[in-house]
Amino acid sequence: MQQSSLFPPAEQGEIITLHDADLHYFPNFYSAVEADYLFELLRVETPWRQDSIRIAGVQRLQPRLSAWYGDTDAEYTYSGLHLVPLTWSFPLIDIKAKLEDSCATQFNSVLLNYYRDQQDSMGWHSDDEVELGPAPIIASLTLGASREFAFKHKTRKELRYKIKLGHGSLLVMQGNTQKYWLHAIAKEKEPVGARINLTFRRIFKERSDAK
Ligand SMILES: O=C(O)CCC(=O)C(=O)O
Repeated sequence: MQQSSLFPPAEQGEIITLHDADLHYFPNFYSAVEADYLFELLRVETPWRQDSIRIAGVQRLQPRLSAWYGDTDAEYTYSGLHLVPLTWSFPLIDIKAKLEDSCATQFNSVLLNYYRDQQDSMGWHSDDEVELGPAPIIASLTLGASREFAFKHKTRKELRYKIKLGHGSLLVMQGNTQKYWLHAIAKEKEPVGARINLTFRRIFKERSDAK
């Protein structure tokens, strides 16, 4: 089963033109006031944890805090870390409904990442685990400080792109984006405030459904 997104034309946001990718950016998905409220609510109420993952055979603490929510069977494994979902909270149910309306698709899970300051980061990766299906739709909501989100093509080394994701913004990555591109949030040299990012996803329960 393929996840299909059919943005209504008036709602496709700013289209980011990038070879082998399908990206839509909505700078003001939430107003500043709404985004302030959601940031503080999620910062205080989320049971943040610092998990360790395996990178090149070495077990390391992730340089950020995170939490995984979803439907009961939306389990997810990446870099040797197996995530069992927490039960949806009310703010997350509300955000999910707004996103599903805009993206014309359905999500059953969300990964929250909390970057406490400029030292927190996310290494190069793509969201291409088999349980996400061949063409995942990843809806990525940013609350708090702006951080640079970098892309690099998996095979064409000259293809790179960066976008500063602002407070209340939504970036939707779909189609072949995960197949051909890696993404990352690098550490920054200058002081940066806290940022929460939410990536809504659909986990296919039967791996065969995802083909
Ligand atoms: O914080 C971000 O914008 C990136 C999050 C991300 O790459 C992920 O959850 O896979």
